[in-house]
Amino acid sequence: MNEGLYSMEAKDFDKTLDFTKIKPYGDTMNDGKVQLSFTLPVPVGAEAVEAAKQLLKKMGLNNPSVVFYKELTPGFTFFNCYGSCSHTVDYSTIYVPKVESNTMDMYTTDEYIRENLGRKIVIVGASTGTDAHTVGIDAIMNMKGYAGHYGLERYDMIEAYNLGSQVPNEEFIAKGIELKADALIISQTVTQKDVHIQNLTNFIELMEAEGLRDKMICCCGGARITHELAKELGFDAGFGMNTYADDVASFIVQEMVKRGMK
Ligand code: B12
Repeated sequence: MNEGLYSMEAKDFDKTLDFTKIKPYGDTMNDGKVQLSFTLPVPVGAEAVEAAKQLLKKMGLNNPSVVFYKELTPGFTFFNCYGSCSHTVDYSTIYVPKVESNTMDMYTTDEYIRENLGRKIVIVGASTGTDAHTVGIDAIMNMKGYAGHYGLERYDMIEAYNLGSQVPNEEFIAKGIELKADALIISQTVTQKDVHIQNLTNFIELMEAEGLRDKMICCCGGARITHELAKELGFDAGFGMNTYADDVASFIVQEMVKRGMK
């Protein structure tokens, strides 16, 4: 087991913690306590509460308790519940592929670009396909940024173009060509019916058909995007929740240097 991963963690004060069998922590180690909420398509009442409890047991939650329920609309009941999870996972064997770059702040990235690339770089971004969500791509690109991290528009050495949402992939790529983009970045929020997979796959296919795939760095991001998925779909990197402009900017510039893109 990689002990370094767990320095000054719960194991330092609780000797019953076993990283090969971890379960949720509520009040005491290994109590397995979880909170969850869901809606059942049944009328509000005692039978609804019993149905929720039976479901919790089938999910592997012992001592299920419904602590709040409310009719949403006739025929639908919403629940807040607690239970003790009976399952465990082996944390010591977990491996998650991650973007391999050092995240630098805006000033360091600008300096890195000046020193290593010697020119402004162009990044074009959008929420493409049918996806109407703009908050994610805005968080990455807008001047003011997000959660204390300036967006790409604020960088001295980056020309950032935010095309907004519901941009067809064809139009997005055409704009990338027109602006001589070094990198194209896509935000995807809706994942219902795997619409993001179809859209991201379509984007990569179009890039390949245009012979552009190796000429521009392609990244995608969104709450349900992982680096592993992005790589599988043919992207250079994927960024999930809690990622900021710093992460994608750092990756793009380091990747450009690695590939000798000047
Ligand atoms: C705001 C919102 C809306 C607004 C959007 C307004 C706008 N201008 O964007 C409106 C009301 C329009 C809307 C509409 C819809 N929405 Co909506 N919406 C949300 C909500 C409440 C917040 C999303 C958000 O803004 N998050 C904040 C941003 C900052 O977070 P983020 O996108 O994850 O971005 C961060 C990272 O993921 C990352 N990131 C994101 N993109 C990128 C890109 C790159 C390149 C990089 C590096 C990083 C990166 O960086 C960001 C900062 O850390 C969520 C629920 C929730 N609480 O999350 C539902 C939610 C996303 N919506 C949902 C749905 C289903 C819809 C609709 C389809 C509903 C409908 N049936 O009409 C429509 C969309 C229609 C369409 N064609 O797309 C579902 C998606 C479910 C799914 N798994 O697909 C959610 C999860 C709600 C739910 N629980 O059901 N929505």
